[in-house]
Amino acid sequence: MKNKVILPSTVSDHFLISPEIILSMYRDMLLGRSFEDMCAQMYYRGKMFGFVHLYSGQEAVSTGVIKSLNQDDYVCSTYRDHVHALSKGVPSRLVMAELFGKETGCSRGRGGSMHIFSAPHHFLGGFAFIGEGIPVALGAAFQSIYRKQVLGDKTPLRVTACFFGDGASNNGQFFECLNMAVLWKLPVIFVVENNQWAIGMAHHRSTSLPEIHKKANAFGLPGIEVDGMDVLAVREAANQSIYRARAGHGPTLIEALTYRFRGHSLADPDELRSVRQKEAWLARDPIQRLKTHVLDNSIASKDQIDAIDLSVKIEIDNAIEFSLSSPEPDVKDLTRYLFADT
Ligand SMILES: Cc1ncc(C[n+]2csc(CCOP(=O)(O)OP(=O)(O)O)c2C)c(N)n1
Ligand SMILES: [Mg+2]
Repeated sequence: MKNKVILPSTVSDHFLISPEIILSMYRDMLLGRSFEDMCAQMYYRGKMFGFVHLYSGQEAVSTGVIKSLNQDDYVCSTYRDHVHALSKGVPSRLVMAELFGKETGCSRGRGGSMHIFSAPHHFLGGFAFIGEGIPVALGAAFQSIYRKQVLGDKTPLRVTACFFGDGASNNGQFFECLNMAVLWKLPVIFVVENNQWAIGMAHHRSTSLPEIHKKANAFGLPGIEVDGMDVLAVREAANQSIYRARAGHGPTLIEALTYRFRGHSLADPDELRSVRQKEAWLARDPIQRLKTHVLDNSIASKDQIDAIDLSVKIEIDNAIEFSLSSPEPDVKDLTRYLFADT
């Protein structure tokens, strides 16, 4: 069968995963949540401008996928990009400073919330148009293959993880890129974060086949549905997909079922989603869920968890101090960075 892959032991990764990795995933999710909570505070205090889209609730998807990637693998995001960047290792102070529009931000203060970018972390953005990142991710995956097959690079094939929403999956770029990725066996993982809503449009009202992972069948790649509120389940799906991609067998489509705990953006009063629906998803908070798992199974002590909580708080406070005290871009540099220096 064309797309059948031999995976390493299908014994659940849950049993193989070390306490250190579990705690690092807990920290990564908590960092993302705390970062976003602080963004909301700073936005309403007038420290940030433009649209700011928070990721709260979806952390298990970012952590579960990105923390299984290598440092030189690529991540491509959407306008809901802060937490993906943090998981990929972009320092929180550089992301926060970017949101403040400061010269010290990872995009030199020129991008803002929707245009987080960091070449050293192989973080490809940050895109305001939906679906816009999918062909960019495809390009990154193509250069990985080219580097290996044409330029003779001996290092492991670099994998690209491409994140986008359920709404974006109705967009033509998604289908075109699935086609090309399978045709050329590109090392890319398409991660649809199905948070059930595209601004105020409910997913089931806008798509012909609401089970997005089944759309993979039409193009001949594996489609995996995963509980996006369970970081261990996401990690397992990611590991299988990364293994397949790195081995040169091609792309995988992962549909992570998740939910955003806040409005579409900080300008959205969030009046269209029912209280009942919100409460049902809040009860499945991925961070609380992992914490309970850790404590119930004695993977770590309450003291260890408290120490992580404190270290995250300190990191966020430092990011704010750094951002507040950083300089604005200089007016004389208005056109700087528009074109690459040659
Ligand atoms: C090409 C394009 N069309 C329309 C918009 C306006 N728009 C911004 S966000 C959004 C909804 C996207 O929903 P989804 O892909 O599910 O991502 P989520 O916001 O849920 O993370 C739309 C239609 C846009 N940014 N780009
Ligand atoms: Mg959505």
